[in-house]
Amino acid sequence: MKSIMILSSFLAAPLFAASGGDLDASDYVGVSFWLVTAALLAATVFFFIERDNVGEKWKTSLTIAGLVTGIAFWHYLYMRGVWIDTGETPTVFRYIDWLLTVPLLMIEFYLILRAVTTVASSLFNKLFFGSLIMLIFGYLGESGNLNATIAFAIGCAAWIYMIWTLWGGEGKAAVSGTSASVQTAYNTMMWIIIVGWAIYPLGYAAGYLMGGAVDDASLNLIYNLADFVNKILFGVVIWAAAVEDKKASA
Ligand SMILES: *C/C=C(C)/C=C/C=C(C)/C=C/C1=C(C)CCCC1(C)C
Repeated sequence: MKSIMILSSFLAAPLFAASGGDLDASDYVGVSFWLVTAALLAATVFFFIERDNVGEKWKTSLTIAGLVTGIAFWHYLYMRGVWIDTGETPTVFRYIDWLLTVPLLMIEFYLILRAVTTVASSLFNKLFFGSLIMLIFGYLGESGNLNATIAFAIGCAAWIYMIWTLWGGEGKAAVSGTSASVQTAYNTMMWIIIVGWAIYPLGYAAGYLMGGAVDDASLNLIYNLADFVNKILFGVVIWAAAVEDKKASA
């Protein structure tokens, strides 16, 4: 009940911002913005309501999952409007969204571990720092402020550094010895960071490095699909582990 009240006040505000001209049904990029917006809203509602159905130690993780999709929902409302009204790519808003949501996704690793074991905050610091470098250089490349290839190389190095931290470094050390549901959640989340996240640099490479093999419209479609997978699925994995954990301890 409490979460439903918090949720309704949180959702009431952005609904008024849902402008954006006429959506042409043949504009497949516009339609993808539309669909992802709806899915993000639904996911936000789901994570906040499900918060009441999981054990104490998972609640904060579900809150963060709901914040990620909620923040993205807000940006998608606006990005959809920019695309439909102007036909332009909302790069700045996309990166503002990523700057807020990617560190929140990273904090999830720290939270699920901290709930069950001792884990140094340096794990989060490394992931946070890696995300910033990856996104700042990605933006510099996409906005034309830095050579697209150099920006890409630095962004990829930061991404690989994060994967390494999760796979072999501090993360792996902390997760071994935790419960089966935590380990499954951790490993699935790590695979999302590897496979799901790979869609972004592949899209960037196709858009900027291969003589523009992919145009602006297709790149928006690719990024929209990637956000759908990486923001919603990521939260669902955490939710599923929390439900499993409750069953196991019941
Ligand atoms: C919710 C948004 C998410 C999970 C965004 C993730 C973005 C990336 C993994 C971006 C990666 C990039 C590189 C690895 C190289 C440089 C270009 C980027 C920024 C597209």
